[in-house]
Amino acid sequence: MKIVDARVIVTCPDRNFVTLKIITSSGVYGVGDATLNGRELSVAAYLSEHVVPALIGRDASRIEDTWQYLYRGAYWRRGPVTMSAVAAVDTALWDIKGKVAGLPVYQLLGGRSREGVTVYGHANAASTDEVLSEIADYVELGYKAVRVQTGVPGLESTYGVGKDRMFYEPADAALPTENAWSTAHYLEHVPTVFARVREEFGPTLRLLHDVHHRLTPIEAARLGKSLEPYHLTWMEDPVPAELQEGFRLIRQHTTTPIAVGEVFNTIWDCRQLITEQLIDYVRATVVHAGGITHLRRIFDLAALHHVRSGSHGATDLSPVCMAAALHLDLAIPNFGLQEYMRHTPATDAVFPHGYHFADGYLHPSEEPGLGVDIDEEEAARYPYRPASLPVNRLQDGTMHDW
Ligand code: KDG
Ligand code: MG
Repeated sequence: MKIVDARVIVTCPDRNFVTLKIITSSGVYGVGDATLNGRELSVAAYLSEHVVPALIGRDASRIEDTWQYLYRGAYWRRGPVTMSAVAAVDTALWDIKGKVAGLPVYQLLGGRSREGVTVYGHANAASTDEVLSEIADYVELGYKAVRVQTGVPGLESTYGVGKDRMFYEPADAALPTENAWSTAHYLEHVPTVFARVREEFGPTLRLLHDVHHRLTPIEAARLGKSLEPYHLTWMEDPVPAELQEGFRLIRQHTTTPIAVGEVFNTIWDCRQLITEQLIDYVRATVVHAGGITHLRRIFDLAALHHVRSGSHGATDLSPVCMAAALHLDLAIPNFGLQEYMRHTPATDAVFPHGYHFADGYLHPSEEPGLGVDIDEEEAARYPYRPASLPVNRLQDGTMHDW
């Protein structure tokens, strides 16, 4: 079964998505997500110019060999653009293998290790009072875990706080808008929010918070310590993660669990974090970390070191990525938690899918393959629109991490 065609489809049903559709000589096709928020066309070009021509004529059943061909074979390894392109190919080939076998992909990965995939939703609002009401909406829907973000008094805009309820889209303008940041205001405020949340919702609702790389290790240690009474499931991205040993300092000071990895592309980005047990959850995802094949490798390394999965699942990862993540989540032994930000109805119509939410869990489709498709006619109705993530500055104008 040879690859006879591969199409790169760019569409913008409320936000941009890049999808690779690989078609085989037997007529079976597979889909893979290649979306890289704010850099969509770079991945589309990498695929069309460099990857698709090399795929034509290859044996579609050789998933591992194709992965090695695209990773080792390229002199310029790694990086988000390359690894998103590799991921799209890998995901589409797993979809094809499942369809040919007549099995959902999780069966090819070893079968189910649990009944459903526990997910967390995003409660975000300008004030603590508003965020409490948003958390209540999630609890009402059956969610067992909620990520909590609020505005910070004294700052005009804060990452993670959108205009809509139950929805947040950070890529909000063609060119980056600017957010303002003050670590002092932030560190004072966050523990007061979680004190109110625990008071209102009791001790067992799982709570998470995303710092979005904005602190130094010693500041993150202070935050982790101040949140200890509220028993968070995790404190996410406390510091930028290029310096993996930086996490040691945080670890020495706090028992608040640490999650990191939504910007990781390969196992090398988290090797030390995992092997030295400096984190508790690795948040790498199918689309940005080389597909199902490579993410499985990361999760297997993590399993040896008491680290669990916590895959990124924001709205800028398409339903194709979400479907792939769910198959992996269901099969691996060290699943932790899956992020689930709901897509808009327009996105859902472009990507018909069989996964569904019930009582706090997501369940992958039982259809052969990934159980997700792209409706190309529907996709063609939404041409690409440039959209960028914001940048972040301190109050004196200094560029800061985001
Ligand atoms: O593209 C960036 C978003 O996916 C990111 O801002 C969302 O931090 C995020 C999260 O945890 O979902
Ligand atoms: Mg995050």
